[in-house]
Amino acid sequence: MEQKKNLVETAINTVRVLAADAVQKANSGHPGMPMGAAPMAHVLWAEAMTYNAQSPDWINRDRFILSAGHGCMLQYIYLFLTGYDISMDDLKSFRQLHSKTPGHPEYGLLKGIEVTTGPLGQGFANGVGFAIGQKFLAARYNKPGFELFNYHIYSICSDGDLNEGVSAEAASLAGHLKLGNIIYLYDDNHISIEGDTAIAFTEDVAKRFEAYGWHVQIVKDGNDVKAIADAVQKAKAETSRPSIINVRTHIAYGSPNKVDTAGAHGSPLGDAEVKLVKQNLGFDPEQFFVVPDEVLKFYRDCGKKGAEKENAWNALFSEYRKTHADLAQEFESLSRGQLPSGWKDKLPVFKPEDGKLATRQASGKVLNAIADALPTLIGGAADLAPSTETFLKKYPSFTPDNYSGRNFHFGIREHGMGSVLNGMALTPAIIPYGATFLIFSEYMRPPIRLAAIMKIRPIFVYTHDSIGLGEDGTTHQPIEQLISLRSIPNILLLRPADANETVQAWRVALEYQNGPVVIVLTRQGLPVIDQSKYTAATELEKGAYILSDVEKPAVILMATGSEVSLIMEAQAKLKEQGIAARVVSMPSWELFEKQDAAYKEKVFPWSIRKRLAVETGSPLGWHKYVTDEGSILAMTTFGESAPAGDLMKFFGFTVDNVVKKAKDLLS
Ligand SMILES: Cc1ncc(C[n+]2csc(CCOP(=O)(O)OP(=O)(O)O)c2C)c(N)n1
Repeated sequence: MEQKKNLVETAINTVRVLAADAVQKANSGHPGMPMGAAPMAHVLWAEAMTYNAQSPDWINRDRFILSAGHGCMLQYIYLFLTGYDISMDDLKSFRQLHSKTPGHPEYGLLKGIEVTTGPLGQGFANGVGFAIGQKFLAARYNKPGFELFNYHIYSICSDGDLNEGVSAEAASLAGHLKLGNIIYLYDDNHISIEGDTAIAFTEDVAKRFEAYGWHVQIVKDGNDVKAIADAVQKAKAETSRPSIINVRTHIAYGSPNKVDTAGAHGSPLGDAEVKLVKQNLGFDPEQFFVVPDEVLKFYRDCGKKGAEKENAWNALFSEYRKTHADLAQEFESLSRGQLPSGWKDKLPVFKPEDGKLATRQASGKVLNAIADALPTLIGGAADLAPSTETFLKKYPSFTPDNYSGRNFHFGIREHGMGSVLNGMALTPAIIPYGATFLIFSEYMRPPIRLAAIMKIRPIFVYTHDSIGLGEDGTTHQPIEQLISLRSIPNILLLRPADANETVQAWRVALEYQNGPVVIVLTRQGLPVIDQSKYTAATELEKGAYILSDVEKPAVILMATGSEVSLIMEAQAKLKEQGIAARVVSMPSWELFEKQDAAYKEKVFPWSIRKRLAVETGSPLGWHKYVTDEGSILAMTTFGESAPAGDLMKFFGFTVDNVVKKAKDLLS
């Protein structure tokens, strides 16, 4: 017993000393958090979590999220010690170019990192999405005798995470949804960058989480491994509420001069202090990156413990393949990113006779038409489903009593919704979407950016995409949003021109695998472009295409979304006046940029440089496509509150003005 206790103590101190060494070698990083939180991390990797380090993709593994991503050396060390694909040399390459061990954990670089973290609060909220994902998978695929999915979501979060508003949004949602599969450990060390957290953070965290409906426990001594382990066991036994365990720790524990100080938060301890840490914890101050054999053996054995469980799970899934062949097949192909065959046959086709249709309405029709064929397409809105038209009418809502529901009520919590969607997107087989007004994409930029960094594919549906929304006025009318979203690397933004382009936008979004998709839709009705007269909307997949051509065009009119029908009308008027104008619909800059040079030259020949771009957003970025001989009709001010038609007239989005601008180019 005593021997075991000594081993555990040595193991935890090994982690502390390694963290101090690795941050010191990089001469950059955060040593304090790993040193303080090492005991709780030990409990997770040595006892609590079910995982197999040799098989990090095993689907029913417990998920671990280091929400306090700056403390990533803690996670890197545990992945190394337990036998994931990371070496001591990788620890020594911390924060170096192209290493597996960047300054914050990055999804995709190293198995065992479930999600990219660093912007505080995100990991906390992603975990709620992971938890929703597990509940949905269990509700759809678990069957009597086949408890396929029962994994837990673990996280270590910090003061910074709980300061951030997004954790409040996500915690409130998790409490409401009674997500009992969440077990979070709060590294309550009372220190952040500016010093004692008491300078800005004095609320009673335990009471706050109780109010959210969480199961709250307090461990007074962060070095009491048994107390932490007992609390985690109790958290596991609590299945109807998410759990948080507030663990009182000490930043940089083991460092005689830096413990409990902000100085240990974000800079190396210094060579002299690292030596003192080693002396203090019984290590040789002249040796670096030392892992005692018995410690390595102990953790490597921990890393293998899950193998037996995984084997049993694999056997269970083999049986499941026999008894529930359809579901097994469905899950496996969706997990690989393959959509059920025939789903595209369900896509609707719209005709001009259908009358004017807002693209949000068309989108709603698409979603409802394909919902049966795509059983893991799930999502909702931030209290705007009736406006964003994102409700799946035949299906129930996802509630604490029904985790198989497909409609999500995220509440008026856009930021939380975005982060939760990222966690859902990281769950195998699930295709999540979330909706709000385009203007409120501003409230969810952090998760959009992180989805783009991770190249994961939540689908963000943004309606009410311009001054065309009318009376709600300036505050609700997007101006700079399109260009600011387009400026995010890896993003795919689609602004369809009519109902049929909206169908194609969903097709492309659902087939896309390389990053977040943003579908931008109108509030106002738009004519359906006649597919028998003009280029097929399937060409949307090329990003920009010649929608309507003429012989020897003198000018090119280009537009996205609602402005496409405007330039179509202008084309007809120009024709009456003897001016040949080509119309290019340009629903996606990103897709167009991926086309080869010959295609780009075909759409925008260098010989035709009289070009007019029309978009009810910021003109920024259009210069590239109009050349220095073209011009841009766009919004250079905020909007106004008035009926949409009046606004379009006031800001110059009229056929006559487009005609005039085109003629100005030619004169
Ligand atoms: C959204 C966001 N804002 C600011 C930062 C910069 N930052 C990194 S760590 C930190 C302080 C966090 O303190 P705490 O969470 O208590 O971590 P500890 O001091 O325990 O390591 C801050 C402000 C960040 N990473 N994310």
